[in-house]
Amino acid sequence: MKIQEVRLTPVAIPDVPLVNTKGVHQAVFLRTIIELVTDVGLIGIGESYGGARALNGMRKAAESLIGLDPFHLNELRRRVEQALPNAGGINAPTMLTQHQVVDAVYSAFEIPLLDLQGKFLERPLCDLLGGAVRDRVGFSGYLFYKFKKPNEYRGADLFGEVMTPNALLDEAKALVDEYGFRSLKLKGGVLEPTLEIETMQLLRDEFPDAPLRIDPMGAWRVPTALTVCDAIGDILEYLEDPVRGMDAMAELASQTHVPLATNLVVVEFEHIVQAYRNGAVQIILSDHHYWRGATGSIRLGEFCRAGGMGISMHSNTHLGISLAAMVHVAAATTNLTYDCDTHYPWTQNDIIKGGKLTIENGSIEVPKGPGLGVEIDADVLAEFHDFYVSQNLRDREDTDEMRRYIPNYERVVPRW
Ligand code: GKR
Ligand code: MG
Repeated sequence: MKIQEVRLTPVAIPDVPLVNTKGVHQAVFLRTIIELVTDVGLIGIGESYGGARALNGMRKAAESLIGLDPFHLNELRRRVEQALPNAGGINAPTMLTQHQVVDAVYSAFEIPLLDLQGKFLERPLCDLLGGAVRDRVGFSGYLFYKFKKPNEYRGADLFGEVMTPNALLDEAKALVDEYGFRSLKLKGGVLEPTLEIETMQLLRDEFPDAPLRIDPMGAWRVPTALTVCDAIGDILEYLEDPVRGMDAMAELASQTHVPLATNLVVVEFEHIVQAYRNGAVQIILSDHHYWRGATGSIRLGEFCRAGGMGISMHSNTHLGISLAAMVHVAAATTNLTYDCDTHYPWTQNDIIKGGKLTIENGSIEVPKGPGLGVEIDADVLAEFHDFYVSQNLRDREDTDEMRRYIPNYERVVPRW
């Protein structure tokens, strides 16, 4: 079996104005759908970032995949590195961390190769990662403060404006009712810390048994984070990226018993040793879109085990192909003891056959395969690709978008 053709299809999908430390989500989010066509008639599929740097990286490396045997992942890595010398990062300057183009591109192509391996062997993708250790994967309800969508031209709104602790509690109740989430994560760093503390306390009162986490994405300075730890540390399963940068995380960690998690300061294997040495984090979030694919994410789990750290899973706005891959990876990550993050409830469309995957009782059943176990609906993919072409948007830029709502907005991280 050899790769004969690489198809890259960027899509734009309507989004809702979810607020974070850097700004707010744009009216659409961008993804790239990947199809690897083989000489035996099988097609491997994947989903990755849709921003220009990642897409250009995939385009540049695509040619080098021709003739590749889908079982040769090391050769994929070699070809991607050769095709993209000194490629740099994929993120806009206003993002809070950087992911390497080579890691993102390798990851984008690894999933369709694994999908092909699974289809060829007629086995689910998780079997190629050592096998599932759980039949269902738990997800936390991902709560966001949000603006009301200014108009519904690019898709409907959800929940209207949610910019107070009580409105956030209502959002949480609605998401728990619909999806049965058993744990909750708040995207913090948006309101004054006292209001976010109040929000977490309301969540604790309403959901006494739910593991709770808050992720202000570096919005707080160490003294502020310590105040938050004093106020609500005991009700948190972990605190995600409360302060900005490895040194600040280490300083905070030395003064609190609250476990610190990150998807900002440890995003490459090279960062793990430093984080371990200075005790900066206790939990690392995996993400197969940049942790060198599904196999890299499983390796990350082993590093965490060796270092006595926990592993959880990060999410960015995504569709069902990414979700299926997340479920396979999570199912095969033996030491993953936390519910994973997902933005999926905020996504009202999908390009997979049969519509959106089902979240029930806060979890998703591991797809039976072969491979990922999901397939592309070609008509819907074409529709959202046309939508991408019609949009004047080629990168995620939350800070610029925020100025549509708050004209004099300045991105300041840390803010408090
Ligand atoms: O969707 O606004 C967002 C999130 O802030 C996302 O971009 C983050 O990458 O969910 C992510 C996180 O855990 O930091
Ligand atoms: Mg985070």
